[in-house]
Amino acid sequence: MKMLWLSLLTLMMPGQTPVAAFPLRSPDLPLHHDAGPPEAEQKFAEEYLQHFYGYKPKSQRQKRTAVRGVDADWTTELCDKVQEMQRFFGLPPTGELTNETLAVMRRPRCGLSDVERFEETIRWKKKTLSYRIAGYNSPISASKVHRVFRAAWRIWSNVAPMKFHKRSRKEADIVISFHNGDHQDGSPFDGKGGILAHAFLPGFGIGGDVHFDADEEWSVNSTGFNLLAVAVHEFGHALGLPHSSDPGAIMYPAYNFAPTHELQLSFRDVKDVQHMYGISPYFASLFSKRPPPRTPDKCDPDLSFDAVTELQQEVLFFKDRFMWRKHPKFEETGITLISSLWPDSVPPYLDAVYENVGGNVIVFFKGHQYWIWTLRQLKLEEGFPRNISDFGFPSRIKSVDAALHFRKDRYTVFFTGHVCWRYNELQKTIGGSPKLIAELWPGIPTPIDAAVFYEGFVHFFKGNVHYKYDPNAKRVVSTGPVNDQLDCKRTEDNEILSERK
Ligand code: 0D3
Ligand code: CA
Ligand code: ZN
Ligand code: ZN
Repeated sequence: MKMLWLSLLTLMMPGQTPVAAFPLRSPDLPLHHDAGPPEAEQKFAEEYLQHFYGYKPKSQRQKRTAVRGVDADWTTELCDKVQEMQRFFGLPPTGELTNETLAVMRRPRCGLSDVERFEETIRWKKKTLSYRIAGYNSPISASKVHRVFRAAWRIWSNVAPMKFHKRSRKEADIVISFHNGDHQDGSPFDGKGGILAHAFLPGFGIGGDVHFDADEEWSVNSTGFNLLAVAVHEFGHALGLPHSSDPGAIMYPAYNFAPTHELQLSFRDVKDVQHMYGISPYFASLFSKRPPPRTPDKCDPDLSFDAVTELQQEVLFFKDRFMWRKHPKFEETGITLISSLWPDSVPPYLDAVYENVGGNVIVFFKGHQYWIWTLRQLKLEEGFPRNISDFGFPSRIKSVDAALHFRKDRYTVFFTGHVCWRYNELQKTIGGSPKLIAELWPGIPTPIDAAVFYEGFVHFFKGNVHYKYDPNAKRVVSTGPVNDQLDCKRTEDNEILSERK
């Protein structure tokens, strides 16, 4: 049996260009469509959900139109499916077709349902597979393409007990080729952008074959789509792996490779392929020093944060390459890659982040560098990163631990070790000398990891402990595990914890 990783092309609306990143909601756009989505958008969304989320529209759906033109069925049945899709992509699960949700839906992917799992996984029954590169049709030299594909197979054979051999003449299990547009397999490519490649599940004939879109700007190192990153993903499909909902996985459905980041399988990818094929004899020795990276789990009792900030109505919690987005109206807090919101802009493992509402910018800190992202233009400001000495820190300050912004009073407190600095956003100066954190914020241990102000309280984070601080009473009102902020632990537990203290 052969199964194609169907393309989403049929669901694309004409004239739409897919976007590389989850675009930020423009601040002046309302979050919700009060009047409900326009008919065309709703129809598009329904088709998308039908295809990927098993949504079954009523065949004889009455076109009964409710208040303000919203189809009454929308709220009841589609809402659940929209939420399911939003959870998968780490979006706030509003159940509504926000601009951001539609943008993610419009990004074409190579097909297979995000939720559907095979009854029986389709895999190769032999451990040694042959591959052949047929038709280069690419500006990258043949020898470079060879090297990239060899490296991509190696990434999988390092973890699973498989061998991959290149053949130049005879029939091969896996035929790899580059194609433009329609190439007669029922899934035409879509030109530059959008779908980058597709692969067929293991099987005879076309089974296991991998096709790359020749219209893409492929690269072996910098600009354009990284051929190695896409090859590793497609070879995963050719081995029988479906898409993963783990945003850290190579098998996540959307391309998110940052050229500054080393390409490696995530813990999830490794577990999934080893579940199908077993463990490579080299695995232990290859990965004992540096195991495959795990995507942080919001329910890990030892979770800590790198940085926390408000962003419009949301609170963002940063950890490694990831962040959780907490929306005030929703229980669910989804995880996503930092680079999905700010592609090619900011590094992982940040020190501090804050939104300067007056300036309409977000400021990121790591080591002695900082980056300013403008919410108006949705891009990094020119000339960044720059040195944090711009803020007026003395040269001995090499990094900041946390940044705490007060929207109303237009100032930011920077935390470094045992002291903090008050920075006036209007005058762009640090007023006075640094103050001891122990004096200004009694009860807060130092150095801290992250700080944020919302809902009238300052929230400090250090290690796996969250301190909720009342700035008027100048005291800690409760402590708990940091993930009480991610809807993992309920508040009753936190009270018990703070009593024990
Ligand atoms: C694809 O083209 C995937 C290929 C893929 C996905 C993740 C990592 C490497 C390769 C088809 S199986 N996805 C589309 C994509 O990410 C949606 N396109 C680029 C873009 O929209 N920026
Ligand atoms: Ca394409
Ligand atoms: Zn094809
Ligand atoms: Zn894919």
